[in-house]
Amino acid sequence: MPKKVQAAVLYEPGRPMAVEQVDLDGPKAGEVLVRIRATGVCHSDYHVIKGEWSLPLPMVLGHEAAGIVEEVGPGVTMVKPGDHVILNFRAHCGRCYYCNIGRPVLCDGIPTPRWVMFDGTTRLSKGGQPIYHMARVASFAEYAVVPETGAVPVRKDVPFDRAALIGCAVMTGIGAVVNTARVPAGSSVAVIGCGGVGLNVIQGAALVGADPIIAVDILETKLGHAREFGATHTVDASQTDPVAEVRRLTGGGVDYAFEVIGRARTIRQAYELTRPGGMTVVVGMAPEGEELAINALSLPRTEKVVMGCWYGSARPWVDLPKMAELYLAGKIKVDPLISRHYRLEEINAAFEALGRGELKRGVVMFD
Ligand code: CND
Ligand code: ZN
Repeated sequence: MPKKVQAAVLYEPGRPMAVEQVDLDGPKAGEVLVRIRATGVCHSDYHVIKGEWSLPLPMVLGHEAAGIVEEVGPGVTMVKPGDHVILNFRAHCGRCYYCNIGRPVLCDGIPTPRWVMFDGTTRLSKGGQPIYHMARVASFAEYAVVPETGAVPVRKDVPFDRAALIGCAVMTGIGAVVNTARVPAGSSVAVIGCGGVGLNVIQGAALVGADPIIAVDILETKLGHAREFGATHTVDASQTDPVAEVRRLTGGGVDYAFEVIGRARTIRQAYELTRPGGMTVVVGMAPEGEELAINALSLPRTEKVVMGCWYGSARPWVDLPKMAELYLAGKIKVDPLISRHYRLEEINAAFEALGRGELKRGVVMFD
């Protein structure tokens, strides 16, 4: 018998999610049932809500989450009931080329799309109709069934709301600096977009000893948060041209520029405020089909590197527990990321608040 669970279901882009009871089948071989305790409100889910990416619907969104393992399917050996886990939104196969070279985020060993289990079917349904799983996490629900590699055990003394944010915003932001770009101490850094992920790029830059760290946003409140997370300078892009201003502050551009919004226009700004020989890292996820135009001759003449960053180039089974340890050791800030807690019934309001720029992060909590 499937379990009846409360979930937020997106039926149509641009429409509120319906918070309702759906069916969740138990874990099959290699899968794990997780009781979700906390899940973050990240802009990646918002892209789906806004219809910027064409994904199959209906879908339960949510990819930044933590919970407790309740049951494991046949053959599961990496986790056990009672484990506290951070959900990994890039569950990997462990056998493909990318898994073997230590880049599990790029795993291509699973032939099925990321909205269904590895075997190609969904565990979520309603009235016999399948409901898809966002990034094989689908945490806007009381329970989730995820692949074994998608549930990473962490110390039980990390509060669930903090653990949830480690699952995307913290890992992606800090990982962008430490794993993707490998920013050396003393480098100059600019971060365009100071939301939940951007603030973690800023704290990652502070962690490795970058200086200056220039934060760019269009909201004054966000620039205040950026200072709290380690920015040394702020640029209000609603008032000033960020390219000219960052070049002025640094005498020609930064060593590393991070775009954390997901728009071609701001990616281009990030490229233009990168100094010759520097690196532009694209963390933000643009609407599907959006193309980036940069001056072709500028590439050989400046030797700039343009680099993508997915999930902070994480090795989730190493890096998520490490982030949890760093948090518990007081070396990274997670508490001040949380602006507000919500209940699942308030999920649509939470995304509206994110859209208005009112949140560092909102976190949905379950009883
Ligand atoms: P959030 O909405 O919290 O932050 C976006 C920030 O950008 C806000 O502070 C805005 O004020 C600011 N902003 C908007 N327009 C401009 C502009 N023109 N100039 C300067 N600042 C601006 O979003 P988030 O932090 O949750 O996510 C940011 C992006 O990162 C988004 O595209 C999301 O999908 C992506 C992301 C990527 C990954 C990954 O693995 N690469 C993981 N999670 C999220
Ligand atoms: Zn995210």
